[in-house]
Amino acid sequence: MSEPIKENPVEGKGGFFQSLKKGLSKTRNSLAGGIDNLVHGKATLGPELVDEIEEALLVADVGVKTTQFIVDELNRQIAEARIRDREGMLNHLRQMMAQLLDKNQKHWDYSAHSPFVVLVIGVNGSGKTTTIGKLAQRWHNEGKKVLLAAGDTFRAAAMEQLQMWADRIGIPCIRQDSGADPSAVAFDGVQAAVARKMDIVIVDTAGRLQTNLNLMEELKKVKRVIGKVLPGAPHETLLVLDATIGQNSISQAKQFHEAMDIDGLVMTKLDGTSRGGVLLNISQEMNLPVRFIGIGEKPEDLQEFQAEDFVRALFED
Ligand SMILES: Nc1nc2c(ncn2[C@@H]2O[C@H](COP(=O)(O)OP(=O)(O)O)[C@@H](O)[C@H]2O)c(=O)[nH]1
Ligand SMILES: [Mg+2]
Repeated sequence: MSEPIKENPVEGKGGFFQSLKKGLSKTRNSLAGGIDNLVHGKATLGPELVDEIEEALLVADVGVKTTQFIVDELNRQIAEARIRDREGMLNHLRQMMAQLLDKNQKHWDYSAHSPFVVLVIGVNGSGKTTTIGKLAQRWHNEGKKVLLAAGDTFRAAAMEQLQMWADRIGIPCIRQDSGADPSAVAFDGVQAAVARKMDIVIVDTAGRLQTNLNLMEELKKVKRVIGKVLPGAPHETLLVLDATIGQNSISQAKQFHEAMDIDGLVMTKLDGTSRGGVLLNISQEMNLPVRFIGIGEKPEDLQEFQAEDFVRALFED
């Protein structure tokens, strides 16, 4: 079992950055490894170098469209003599990646409402329940009163899993028998949170892909019902995406967004894939903020997403 998150007074932000680098090592290898000559000072400026960058971006799953966008921009900068050497090229590339990743980012003020209701959606196995546990741990450590609602009533094990997180942290978890209507659980959860003056409610949901249409209808109902208990809620509909599925996460995100009007994204399992570049494509295609990234299974392995740190972690030795 994992330990609660503790700020390491010695390592501070450095510790956080080291784990980010470690968590992104597979993507680092595919991306920075593919442009080793650019990163490590042996390259000369020319079409071959641009080709090398293009290939590395594609291998890291940045996606054809976004890769093309970056490459076109680099070529333009070269033509206009704003990129003159290897260093200029590397700096421009890093800057552009950071800008792309940052353009939809905005501050998430989860103190804006009380209780603040977070509805977590995504396909089975994407990491919803784990992410909820990690978020609950984080907010509990911040002194917030957090309540969980076990809305994945489809599988008893899924409710057990959420209950375990709640028990470990020492916070309440609202649940019903398996097979219960998920929107009834969400209703109970939000109602309980209002009555108990909780700061944050996080509602878990099911994500059976094979019955996609039903799933979306079920999720819409959950959302509607939450709004009936507490007008204006949910305050954040959070989509959890599994980075290991690479480009498929884009079509998944579009589908969920169309049905559910998402507010923010969490990208999990970045530690398990060399395809972390998909985040660039997600920002480019979705215009949604990435709230958190998952780089492992422990509570502290859920990090707030910071575009600049992310890019630095991909390139820095
Ligand atoms: N390596 C890694 N595993 C993760 C991460 N997030 C979730 N998982 C694992 O992914 C699996 C599915 O997670 P779960 O939360 O049950 O997914 P759900 O079906 O969407 O609720 C579990 O084994 C988690 O431990 C992550 O960031 N890194
Ligand atoms: Mg789950």
